[in-house]
Amino acid sequence: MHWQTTRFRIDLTRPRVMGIVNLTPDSFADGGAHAGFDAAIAHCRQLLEEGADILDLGAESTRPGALPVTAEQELVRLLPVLREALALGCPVSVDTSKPAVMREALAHGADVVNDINALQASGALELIAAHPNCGVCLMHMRGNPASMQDRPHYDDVVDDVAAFLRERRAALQARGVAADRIVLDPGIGFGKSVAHNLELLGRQRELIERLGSASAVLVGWSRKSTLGAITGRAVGQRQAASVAAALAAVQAGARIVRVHDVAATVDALKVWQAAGLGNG
Ligand code: HH2
Repeated sequence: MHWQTTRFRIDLTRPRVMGIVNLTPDSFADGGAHAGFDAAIAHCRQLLEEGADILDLGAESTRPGALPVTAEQELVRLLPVLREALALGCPVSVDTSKPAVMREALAHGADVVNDINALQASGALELIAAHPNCGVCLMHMRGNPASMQDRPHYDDVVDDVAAFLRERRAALQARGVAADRIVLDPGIGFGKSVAHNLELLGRQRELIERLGSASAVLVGWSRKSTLGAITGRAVGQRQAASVAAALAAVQAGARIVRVHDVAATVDALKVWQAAGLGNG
């Protein structure tokens, strides 16, 4: 199994770590600590030294209740860092839902478009389909970041997430995008209660079976509020819980984990692999 992206064919026979680089002043998880250009590039370099396989650059906050920014504001934050990050020799993903930002990011050579809105914006599917080989991550979300935590309800969260992700993948494939370019994400914390998130982890194997083997699953548990609800810890103190959740997700078949705490996650995965648990 692999993930085809613009410049890299990422081997997924071992699980991969996507390191989060937030370029927003209002990120829920790191409070904007890496928002300036120099701080962002230093953070990219540090995450790579710690063993990140992919960098994910995000210039719009998606925290619950976050207010949207314009494409112009997003591009002003993103493009200088993207140019520099692309020169670091690793796959670079751009976390955006706006076609105008996707278009510019791909024109600059971005390897992956990571869309929490699963390319539902007008023109987004066509834009990805027009690119010869960029990677894409399609994530499930109920509602939008401003409203999504307003009493989410599902008859069966695994059924709903699987059906949605299959439909979005099929829409891309119908436009000629190969399945190996597409990665699917259940969207932990996006329009889901604590119980929904935990059910998605507890039943993750079943979810993956329903999605089929054509595309890998990526998951992001890092520092999310469900971990706070379980441990009682504030966002900056959820490293151990985040590593545990990432490892559980990998054990249950996820091939890519999106994390803030790269060094700790990489160490945990090394132990997991050394024990042979990654061999099927
Ligand atoms: N979570 C966040 C943002 N983007 N992308 C994918 N594919 N999966 C996720 O779970 C996901 C995501 C939210 O986390 P974070 O980037 O830490 O927060 P913020 O958006 O507030 O900066």
